[in-house]
Amino acid sequence: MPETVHLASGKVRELYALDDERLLLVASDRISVFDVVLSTEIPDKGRVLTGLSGFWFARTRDFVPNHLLTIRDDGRSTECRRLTMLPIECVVRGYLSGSGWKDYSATGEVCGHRLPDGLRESDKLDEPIFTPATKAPTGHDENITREQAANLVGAERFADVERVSLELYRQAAEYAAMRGIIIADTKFEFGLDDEGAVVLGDEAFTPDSSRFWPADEYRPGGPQPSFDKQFVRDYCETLGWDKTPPGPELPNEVVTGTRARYLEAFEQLTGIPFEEYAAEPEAVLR
Ligand code: PZK
Repeated sequence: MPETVHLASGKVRELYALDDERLLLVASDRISVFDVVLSTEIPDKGRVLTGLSGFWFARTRDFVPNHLLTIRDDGRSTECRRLTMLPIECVVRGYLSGSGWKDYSATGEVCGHRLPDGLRESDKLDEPIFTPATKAPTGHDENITREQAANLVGAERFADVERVSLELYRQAAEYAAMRGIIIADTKFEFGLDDEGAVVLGDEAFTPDSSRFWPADEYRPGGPQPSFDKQFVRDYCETLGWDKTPPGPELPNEVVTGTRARYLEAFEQLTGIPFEEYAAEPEAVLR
């Protein structure tokens, strides 16, 4: 029985080495709000995110290869191909929100994309834009221009991940829109396999790597409610918490309401009852 070596901790996920070629990526039930991980867990959150990611990996694998090998029976652990990760975050924005809105408000540009005047927070962009960021080891990634990103990964590789990212976003956003969910933006991480081919890694189109908005509540001109975390944010706002660690514990009704939102996102997007996934996680791959 080989040792499973712990390699890294994300805010809510853990990464282990299985052998020279394979990693184990484990999604916990932890939740972060305003960038702080709370002490209260959301039961099944890790399984929901793992299932959603697997669903998208399966549906996009003919377009771009990905690192997923298998989803384990626990539904929260995935065995992945070990890659050499590229040093940029590949972000696609279809709507103006978060740091995209902040940068546009200050400069009229996002990552070197000059946008039309007069856009409001959460407005839909005429075309999705690729807005790369650097990987900051702790917390806040910094938006960079396409030129800076090309210098980090090479012009040819940059063109490749930009094209693939935009197409992945188009496919998923179109699919989600038909199911009542706006994917406002999303983040990918790519790596290279031992042949130098670009492979999609990390997680894909989960509520932790994307902004999901309920389409029926979309009102541009201000911030939008988050599909998954809005109960938690609203509860935190009632406390007058200063958003520095430690965060508050969550009451039961906030936990159950939030869990229901995650399950709803999973079922709405995959069309698979969560109980079916729990019984057989690889159901999302078919
Ligand atoms: C890798 N991370 C970030 C994610 C963490 C850390 N397939 C891969 N091959 C090699 N490295 C990585 C991956 C992936 N995915 C990803 N760091 C390295 C990360 C989740 C939890 F602790």
